Amino acid sequence: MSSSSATVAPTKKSAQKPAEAALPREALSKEDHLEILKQLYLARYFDVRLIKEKKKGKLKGTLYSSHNQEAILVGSLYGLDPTDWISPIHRDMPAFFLKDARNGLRNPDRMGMSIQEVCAQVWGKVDSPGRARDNWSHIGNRAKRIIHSTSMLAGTIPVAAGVVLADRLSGGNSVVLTYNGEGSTAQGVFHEAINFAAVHKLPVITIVENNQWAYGTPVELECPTEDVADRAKGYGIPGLIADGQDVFDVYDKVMSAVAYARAGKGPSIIECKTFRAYGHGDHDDDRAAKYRPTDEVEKGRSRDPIAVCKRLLLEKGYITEKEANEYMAEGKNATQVPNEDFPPDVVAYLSEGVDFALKSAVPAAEEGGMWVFRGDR
Ligand SMILES: Cc1ncc(C[n+]2csc(CCOP(=O)(O)OP(=O)(O)O)c2C)c(N)n1
Ligand SMILES: [Mg+2]
Repeated sequence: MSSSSATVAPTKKSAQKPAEAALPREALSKEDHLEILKQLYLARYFDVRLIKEKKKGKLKGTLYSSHNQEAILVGSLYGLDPTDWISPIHRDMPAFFLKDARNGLRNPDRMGMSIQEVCAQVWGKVDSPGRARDNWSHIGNRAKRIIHSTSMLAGTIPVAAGVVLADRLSGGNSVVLTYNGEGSTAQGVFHEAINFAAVHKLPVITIVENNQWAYGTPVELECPTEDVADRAKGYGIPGLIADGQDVFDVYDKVMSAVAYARAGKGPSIIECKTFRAYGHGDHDDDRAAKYRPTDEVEKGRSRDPIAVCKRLLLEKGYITEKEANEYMAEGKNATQVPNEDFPPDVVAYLSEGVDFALKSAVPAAEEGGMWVFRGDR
C-alpha cells in the first residue's frame, strides 16, 4: 500500500483504532468446545492404547507418535467441510479417523475412516483398506477425500495440488490440507509443489508441524530462517505461525487460510510450533533420549495441549474445576496413564477398533502376488 497519503490529517473517525476482526473461534459454541476437548482425548488415547498393546506383545511394527501434537490435528480438521481433502503422513495417524468426526464417529457415511479400518491397517490385517499390503499411514480413501500417504516426505503436496486443480476445473470449491514435518520443508519437491500452487492460486494449505526434530536432525540444520513460515515469502503467499499446543490458535489460523483459499486467493503455509514428545518412532526412543537434552524435552512437553484446552474451557465457564480434574491424561506418558484418565466413551470407541483388528485375519499367503506387477505374465 502507498504511504503517499501520509500528509492527510486523519479525521476523528479514522484516528480511532479499527475494530478488531472477530477470530474464527468466536463462532464456536459451547458444544463445539467440548467436542474439541473430546477429540484431543481421542487422538491422545489412540497413541496411548497402541503403545500399550505393543508393550503387551499384541502389536508389531513401528509406531510414530503424535503425542503432544494433537492440537494441530484437531484444530486443523475441526472446521473443514466434509468434502474438503486432507493428506496426512506418518505423524498424523489420528487424522484418518478424526476427519469429519463431527458427523458422528460411528456414522458410516461420514467423510472419514472408521476406527476399525484404521486399527486393521495398524495391525496389518485383511480388513485394512490395502488388505495389509503395507502398514501405518500408507492408506487413503478417494471417496472420503483422504489422499493416500506415501513415505516420500513432501511427496504428496504435488498430488494435493493436482487434486484441487482437478476439483476447481470441474466447478468444485474444496480445499486440501497437507500435513508435513519441518524436515520435509527442506525437500526439493516441497518448493516445486508450493510454487506451482502459488502460481495457479490453488487452495492448498500446507501445515508444517514444526516439532523441532526430523529424526535425529535439529530444525536449524533443515531451515536457515528462525521461522519455517518465512519460506512463504518466496512464493508470495501468506505464511502464518500458530501455537501448536493451542487447539484454538491452530483453528483460527487454519480457518483464515481456508477462507482465503476458498475465495480463490491461493495457498498458505501454516507453521505450527510444537515439540516431538518421543523419539522419531518407538524404535528411536532410547537413542532420542541421548541426542536430545533433557531440559529441552521437559520444556517442549511442558504445555500439554489437553491442559491448554481445558484451561480455556474453564476460563469460558464451559467446564467446572471438578470436570477439568475428572480425566487427567495430560502430562503423562503412555506407560503411566491408566484408562480411567480418559473419558469412557473415548476408551470405548478405540476399543471397538482394537477388538476388530485383533479378530481380523492376516491375509492368506496366496494373496501375496495379487496386484503386484509381474513382467513375466
Ligand atoms: C524423501 C525422504 N527422505 C527421507 C525419508 C526418511 N524419513 C522418514 S521420516 C523422516 C524425518 C521427518 O522429519 P519431519 O519432516 O520433521 O517430520 P516428523 O517426523 O518430525 O514429524 C525421515 C528423514 C523419507 N521418508 N523421505
Ligand atoms: Mg519434525
